[in-house]
Amino acid sequence: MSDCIFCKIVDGSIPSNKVLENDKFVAFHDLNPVKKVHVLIIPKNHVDNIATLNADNESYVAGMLSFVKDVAKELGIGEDGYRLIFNTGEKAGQTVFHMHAHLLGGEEMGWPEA
Ligand code: DGP
Repeated sequence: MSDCIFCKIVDGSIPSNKVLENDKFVAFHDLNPVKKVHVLIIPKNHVDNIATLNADNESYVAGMLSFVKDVAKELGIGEDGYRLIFNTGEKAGQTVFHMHAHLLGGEEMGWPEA
């Protein structure tokens, strides 16, 4: 999508601090980290969010969780514990409508968060 910030990160027209990339996914540091480690993981092909997954686009996100595992390992928090969040829809706080997982970690996190 031409006006999507994360599509522009995928095509390199907006710079990002990348952690890991393969043919289907990219992981890069969030611009406004809320934890010591805050990395975004996105499919390269555009999908708005989990709610818009369907038979035509679900292949874009197949393998995403395995990639998350590799990213956590790359960041050195693979054994440490981490949290994965998919804000889905405006009411849940989604601001960028290109599906992404927030990978949070590198510090102690309570649940539920205060
Ligand atoms: P969400 O609220 O779940 O849609 O999260 C969007 C996240 O994207 C938010 O934590 C800030 C981050 N973000 C927005 N624009 C950019 C950008 O241009 N570069 C990077 N690295 N992160 C961005």
